[in-house]
Amino acid sequence: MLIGLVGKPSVGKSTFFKAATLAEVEIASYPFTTIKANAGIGYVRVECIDKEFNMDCKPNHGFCINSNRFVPVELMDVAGLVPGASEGKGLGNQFLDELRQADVFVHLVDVSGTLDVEGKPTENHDVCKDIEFLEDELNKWFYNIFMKVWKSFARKAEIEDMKFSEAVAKQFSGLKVNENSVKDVLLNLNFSEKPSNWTEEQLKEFAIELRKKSKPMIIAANKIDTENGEKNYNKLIEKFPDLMIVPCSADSELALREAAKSELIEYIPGDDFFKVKGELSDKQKSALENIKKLLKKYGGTGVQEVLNMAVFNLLEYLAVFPVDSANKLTDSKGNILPDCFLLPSGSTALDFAFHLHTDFGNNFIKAIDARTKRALGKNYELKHRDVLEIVTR
Ligand SMILES: Nc1nc2c(ncn2[C@@H]2O[C@H](COP(=O)(O)OP(=O)(O)OP(=O)(O)O)[C@@H](O)[C@H]2O)c(=O)[nH]1
Ligand SMILES: [Mg+2]
Repeated sequence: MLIGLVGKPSVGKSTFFKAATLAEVEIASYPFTTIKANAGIGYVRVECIDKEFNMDCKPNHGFCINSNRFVPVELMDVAGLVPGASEGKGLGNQFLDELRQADVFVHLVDVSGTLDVEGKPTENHDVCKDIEFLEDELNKWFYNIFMKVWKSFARKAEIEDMKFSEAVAKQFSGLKVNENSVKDVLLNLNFSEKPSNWTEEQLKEFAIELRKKSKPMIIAANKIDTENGEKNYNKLIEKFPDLMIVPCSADSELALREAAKSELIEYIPGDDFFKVKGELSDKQKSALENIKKLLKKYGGTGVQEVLNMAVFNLLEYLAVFPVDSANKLTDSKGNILPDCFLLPSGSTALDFAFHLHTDFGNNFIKAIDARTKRALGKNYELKHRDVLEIVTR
């Protein structure tokens, strides 16, 4: 699972990235602070099963605090994008190419309204413009990739009589384009011409629709803590009722995580409260006081919520716990609930077995639900927070 952070310069991409990964990256108020992509590990938060079974889990990956399981996901922070990036403006869109493999984009929008589209200081910037231009640049990015090879690719697919949706998915698998998305898009567009004869406009339409499906996007309305943050956030939700938009303060999340790391406070990422446990300076006290108000008002800083919504609501993934023993909830070494995996919704028990190991898939007999101890067949559709033992030959 790769989550790409995108947005114009200075919106807080690296701050969000640092808050989520605690990696050391550069953060500054001038545009194009980031010039090389940062990759790191963040987490989605899942209610752990261990509480339900009165046990303490021992994760192989990620961690668990008070039965809040943090499951690793990959995050990538790239350089800011400006209008015209697809024609090389700013730092161009070379960085998008590092995000070809992204499953989902988090678009950070600065709701302070104090940055123009290029990330330079201004007043009362229309924040809706940021969503429009970024979508436009992403569409052009996709289109340019398609345009370069389209004619020869489409002709070849036609001559070889390949199944078209499969051929497209294969050719553009580097962009995480999948066959079902291509089928959906083709069905919706219903072009009558052969793909090799599509006009530029038709190819553009196709690329745009496929971009939307292959790189779904959630909006992090960042800097909600600023003076006009709330006003501009409301403007966004009014103008874009169909988008997933989460109020966010990456800066506050970073402050909380760093304070927790220094053991000044106890804070579980995603919570709407924290507990002071260390000696605080007056400055720290007042900063934390402000963050406390923000947590209360918005139910959290938004950083954890953005990641969770991206994975579980937008992509509709499920978290599933594999065990070697449905009775003991352990792996073969006796570790309790060692793993938690993310799979697309609609995945079956057999998909899960293959996800664990090809041998498990090939030798699948049944799955056992650790809660009910019932046997499940290969076509059983996984549910979020299932705990399953796979029984093989
Ligand atoms: N008030 C406020 N400021 C923030 C927040 N998040 C980031 N900032 C500030 O915004 C400025 C830009 O932050 P960066 O994280 O460097 O932004 P970026 O999007 O990575 O910028 P580029 O790498 O230049 O594209 C810094 O001064 C941050 O401290 C926030 O939630 N609230
Ligand atoms: Mg940056």
